[in-house]
Amino acid sequence: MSTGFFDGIEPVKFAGGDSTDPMAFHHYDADETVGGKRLEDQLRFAVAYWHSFAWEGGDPFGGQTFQRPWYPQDSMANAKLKADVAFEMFEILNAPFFCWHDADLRPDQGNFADNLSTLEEITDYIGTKMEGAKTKLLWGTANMFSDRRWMSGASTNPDPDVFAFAAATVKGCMDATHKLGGQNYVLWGGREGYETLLNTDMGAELDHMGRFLSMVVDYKHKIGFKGQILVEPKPQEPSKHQYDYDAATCIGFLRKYGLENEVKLNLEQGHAILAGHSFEHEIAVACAEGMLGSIDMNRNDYQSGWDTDQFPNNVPEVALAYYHILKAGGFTQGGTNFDAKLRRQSLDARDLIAAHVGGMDVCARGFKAAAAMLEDGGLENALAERYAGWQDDRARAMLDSDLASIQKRVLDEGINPQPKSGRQEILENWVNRFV
Ligand code: XLS
Ligand code: NI
Ligand code: NI
Repeated sequence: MSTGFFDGIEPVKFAGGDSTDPMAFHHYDADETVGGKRLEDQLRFAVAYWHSFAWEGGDPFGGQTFQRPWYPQDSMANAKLKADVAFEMFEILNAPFFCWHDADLRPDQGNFADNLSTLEEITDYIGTKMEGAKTKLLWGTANMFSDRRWMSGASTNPDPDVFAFAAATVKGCMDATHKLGGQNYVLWGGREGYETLLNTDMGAELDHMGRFLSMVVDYKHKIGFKGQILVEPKPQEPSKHQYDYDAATCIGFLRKYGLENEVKLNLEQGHAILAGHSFEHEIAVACAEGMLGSIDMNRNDYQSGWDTDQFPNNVPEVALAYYHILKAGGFTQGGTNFDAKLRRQSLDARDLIAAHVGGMDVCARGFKAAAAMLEDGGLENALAERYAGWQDDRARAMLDSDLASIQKRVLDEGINPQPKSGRQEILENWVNRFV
């Protein structure tokens, strides 16, 4: 029986580029083959449960603007209604995946034992809904940042009881993710950082965080969870400084604690911008190390300087991101999670659907442009040409050589390098043909 929340809204269909229907796909045709696979299997879209169903429209200056039938979110009955509505939306969008935090799914009872049992109950409820739906779980995660108990961190909290509470919470969330067949488990440490160094022992906190993550990896193997363990970099917000600052910082951290073969990255567009990078920079860093796991697709307002989590709408940016993902072989267990929310004035059920339709269309356009660029090969050829000198045997031998021998060679052969153009504008113009 339908909840009626999406009454009057039909399942979204692909209508092509000429259609003006705002509730139809113009670029995303799930069955279109692009880059050797169906678009649905390439992009692997996921709906973020928190933004679409748990967030109530508040901002730092104002509270709830939405009025959903599953508010207040403090009872199991409303948690189930929320799940019913969520699965109706997945069906309307034909969404292949969704993602959640424990706190999005269950009511908060304020103590661990009750939170665990309500999580188990709602997990079973969702499991039953998944049996009758196509939508699978891309990833689960623990919300260890909203409640006041996490204010000074989760695994990095100076209070060992909070570390214990965090470990217990993550075990519960990994169990739930495993039970629902999740393909990844994510850790984002919004409070794993500091407000002031005056009260922070950074070395101890990093060691605790490293040890915590090792326990997560051990538990994954213990229960036979086949998903990827992913950490999600973000430089700040809500903490003044977060330890998982950006992709490069996370990779250094993972190496220090011996986790580089066990943990990959979940990269978010808005977080890249907050760190002073482009999204494709973060993706390229992860790909260069073989550590790209999954992506959170959204965008920030470039004027406001915080994580505004808007749905993506910039095709050239999205295209370059997918270009690097495709170059690295595309997603395996990862996907494109819309870590994106409506604007707080977008009150209607229709807005929620249209936001996802637009996001999926923008990603499809960007992805097709990326695939076309890769197929065209122009950029790859230019790259190969730029580094062609390294195909020479003597050039490669240098890498196993030493400074003195190289100096001798420079003198003997009279090596005198001549600068060559980087051809940036030509390459940018090349990209412009595709986007
Ligand atoms: C917040 C993060 C968060 C993670 C999941 O900025 O993006 O939503 O993706 O905890
Ligand atoms: Ni995110
Ligand atoms: Ni974010």
